[in-house]
Amino acid sequence: MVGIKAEPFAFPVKHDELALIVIDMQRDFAEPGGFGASLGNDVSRITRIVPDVKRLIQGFRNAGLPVIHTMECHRPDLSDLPPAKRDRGNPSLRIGDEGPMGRILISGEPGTAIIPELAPVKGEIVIEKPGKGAFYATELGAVLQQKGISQLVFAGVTTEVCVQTTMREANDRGYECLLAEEATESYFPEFKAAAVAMIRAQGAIVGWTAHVDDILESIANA
Ligand code: TIU
Repeated sequence: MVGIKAEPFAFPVKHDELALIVIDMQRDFAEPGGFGASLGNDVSRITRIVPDVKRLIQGFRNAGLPVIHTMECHRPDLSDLPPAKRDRGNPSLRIGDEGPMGRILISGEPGTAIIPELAPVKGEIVIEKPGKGAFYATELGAVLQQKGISQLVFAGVTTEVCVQTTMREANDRGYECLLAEEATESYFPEFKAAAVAMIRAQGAIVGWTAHVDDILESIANA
């Protein structure tokens, strides 16, 4: 077994137990008028990673390895949206409000969809999640167990919020986690840098980080 070139040391890949998880690459985080913009963020930072996320997804598809997509969203009746999440700060629009792309972060609304370039294809799993972590209140753990997955490559947004939270959840559940550096982004470059550094510090305390090219090279030779 040849590991994937990674930091802080080679990732001990097991190709038959590996899946890609793409976190929340939704219009609501990447387009003007969505949730990310309503919080005052520059969403253009998010769209810049689309080509790298796309080639990572394509590499997993070509290798016949599972691709899992997540979407942060809530039920139309908001029964899974705690006030602690909705009633904070002073955003221009809150979750559930009507915006230019439909109701903000509500399941089934146009703005909640994954951006078209990265849309799931038939047979790929899509996890709708009400929290930041993709394991909380979802079927993700059962799906991974059923597929015999023990290692996850992470892409998506935002690095220090939903990506890092899900990596920590996965790490606590025994999964080995690898973050694809160019395929994740934050609205704050310094937060991305800090998240990447803290994930791989202390001998990969949460997980490993690697470049997209090195991950693709490994799975192409699987
Ligand atoms: N605001 C922010 O950085 N992120 C989120 O609200 N959700 C995700 O990271 N998906």
